[in-house]
Amino acid sequence: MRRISKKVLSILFIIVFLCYVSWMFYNSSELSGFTVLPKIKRNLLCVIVPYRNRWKELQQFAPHLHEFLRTQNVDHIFLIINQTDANRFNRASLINVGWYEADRLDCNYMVMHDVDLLPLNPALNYSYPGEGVIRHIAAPAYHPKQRYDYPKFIGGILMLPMKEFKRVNGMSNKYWGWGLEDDEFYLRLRDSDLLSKLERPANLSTDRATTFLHNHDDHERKRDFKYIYNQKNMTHKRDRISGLNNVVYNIVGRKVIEVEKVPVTIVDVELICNRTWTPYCTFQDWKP
Ligand SMILES: [Mn+2]
Repeated sequence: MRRISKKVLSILFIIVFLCYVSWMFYNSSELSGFTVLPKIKRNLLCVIVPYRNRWKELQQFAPHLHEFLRTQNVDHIFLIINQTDANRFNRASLINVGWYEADRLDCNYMVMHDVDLLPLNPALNYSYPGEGVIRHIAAPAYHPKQRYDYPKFIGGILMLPMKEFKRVNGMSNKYWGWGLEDDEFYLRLRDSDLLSKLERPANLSTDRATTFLHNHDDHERKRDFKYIYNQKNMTHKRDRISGLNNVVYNIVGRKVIEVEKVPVTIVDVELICNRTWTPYCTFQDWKP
């Protein structure tokens, strides 16, 4: 009787021990091989591209940036946010929509990226910037266009954790047509005390002409500079009303296409304009 229970006890002990060991392996094997380490969550970057009718640029952008990120070991998803309605282009609202799409895909950081601005210098860092860090990649001193060389410029390519974008309520929805939405976003960052951690590339071996490729034909791609109705007044004011929490839109479709074998998600978006608030979102009915 005594001998049996001893045997049973040692078998039980072995079973418990084996269970414990396999449980440890199970918990650690996913990402770190067979060492007993805590789980590490991988960083995932969503590249959010506000877009309309730039197929030629996209065909160069996606393969180039894909290779650039692959070299830096950056896991990423391309989200092309394609504005399909008849309103004027609204870059900021498209980026707000992009945030929701990125959130669905579990990205923990994002970069809002002009489709016509390609990084050339491998020292431009696309890895996770860290909590609370805003990384302006298209730094004023290196942007191909001299006109962007002012200290508050944060346009072109701007990276931040998803959390931080939400914290400032994203971008303003009142910017229809070209420009100034990025300057308004700068004020949001300032008001949330995020500018102390604004990071920019510095001391690069390249200059304004060789850090990025600006794939923008000024004749073929005319910018929509026109100010109508109360637009001028509206666009020069900090917006404390609109943002990520009240962008109005419909997703018309989502599809994954391949651009030279690089998977790219195209999200077709219809932005809904409140014409009482921003009558200048369309030229329809406008008489000078
Ligand atoms: Mn451009």
